[in-house]
Amino acid sequence: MNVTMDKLTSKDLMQMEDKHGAHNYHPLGVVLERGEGVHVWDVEGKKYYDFLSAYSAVNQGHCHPKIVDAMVEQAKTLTLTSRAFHNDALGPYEKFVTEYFGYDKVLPMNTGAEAVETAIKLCRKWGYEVKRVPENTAQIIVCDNNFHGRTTTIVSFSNDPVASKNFGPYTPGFIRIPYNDTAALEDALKNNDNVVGFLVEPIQGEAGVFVPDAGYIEKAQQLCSEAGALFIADEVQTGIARTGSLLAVCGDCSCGNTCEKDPNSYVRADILILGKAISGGAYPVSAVLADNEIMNVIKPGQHGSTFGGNPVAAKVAIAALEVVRDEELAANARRLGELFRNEMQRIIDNTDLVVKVRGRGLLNAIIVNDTEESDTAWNLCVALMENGLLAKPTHGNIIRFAPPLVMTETQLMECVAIIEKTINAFEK
Ligand code: IF1
Repeated sequence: MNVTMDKLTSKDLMQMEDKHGAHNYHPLGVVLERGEGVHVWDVEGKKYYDFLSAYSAVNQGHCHPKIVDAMVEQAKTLTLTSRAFHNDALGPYEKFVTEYFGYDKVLPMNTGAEAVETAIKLCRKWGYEVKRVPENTAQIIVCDNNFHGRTTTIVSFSNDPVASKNFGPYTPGFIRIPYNDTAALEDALKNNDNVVGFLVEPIQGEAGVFVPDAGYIEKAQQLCSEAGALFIADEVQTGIARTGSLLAVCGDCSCGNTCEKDPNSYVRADILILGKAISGGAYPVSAVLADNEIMNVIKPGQHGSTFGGNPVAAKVAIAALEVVRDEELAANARRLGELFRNEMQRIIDNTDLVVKVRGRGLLNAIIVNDTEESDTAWNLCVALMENGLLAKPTHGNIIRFAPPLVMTETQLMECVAIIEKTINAFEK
């Protein structure tokens, strides 16, 4: 511990975490103390471009003044009442968020995993009470390489041993099929009246930004609807403009589910799960959206949370969603995403170190030319950090690039230059 200076160094702070905190993470060796827009600063004052955005929570940029103001104002007035009483921020938020995404009702929670749990409970209850599946037999289809959070039920249907091993016994009631495989989905739905839903990420984030084939999501929704199973979209990571449309299930359309288009021409999930950027990363806010036929199966006392729907969350989420709309972040993500992938492709054409870029909007990944077990991607991220850009490997040799969506083209090109310089200087 540094005792000669009153300010703790990065090293001191990392040692403190190592000693007193559980070792459930392996962070890059940087300690951040401040953020503004697309930038963050470490405790020594070094400035970085943030290319993770807290796993796509900070889409609106760090410390967006409109979001911070909404939070501070509400924090000075009323923070928490519990749902035992009403509060004057919840109703307006519920009206706002359901109109914004085009659903009858919202169920407010705090974290992404809680919202996924909520969706699972809602889907099962709908299965028993509306679809009339025999009690305790409901099944939900999920995909290989899914990531939906960390609860015991959610890790029960993960096939990642790191996330699930030795956390059993596992919750039953899930069928896992390959992602991006409509034939497998059709098969799993066929002759199985106990299937109540299909839970899917429109783009798989943790799996390495795996974008399914065009038409996969549309076809999956159609198969679910034909089979009388709910189509449940986990847009915790892909939602709120990240992929160049308000929701990833909207594909090329940037208006979310509220547009005037023929409802058969775009995908609308029966249950929509949102988290992360619904608050701009300022506060834990998540939401489950559905229409009355589904949401009304939940009655008083059957589900809830002390913090869900609290007034600070409500005000923060309204501000964060207004920023997305006012600053046209979906369009910006789409435009800069195309530019970014083109630039990465140009770099890839001139190096052996990186073999592929993929993604949609500003959710992208590059694939490093080495084995899954190699530490090349990690070392490349360390070199990027030294050059002023923060990104993190996912699954060995893949690096996710997800900057805040408030980035300008000039800033993006500066980042491309950092990445190019780092790759060119890198020795495997
Ligand atoms: C961690 C990844 C991102 C999610 C989807 C639900 C949740 C998440 C599609 C749960 C959370 C995070 C959590 C974070 C790492 C992470 C992640 F690397 F695993 F894939 F974002 F890129 N559905 N994703 O992606 O939300 O309960 O965390 O609020 O450290 O576990 P949460």
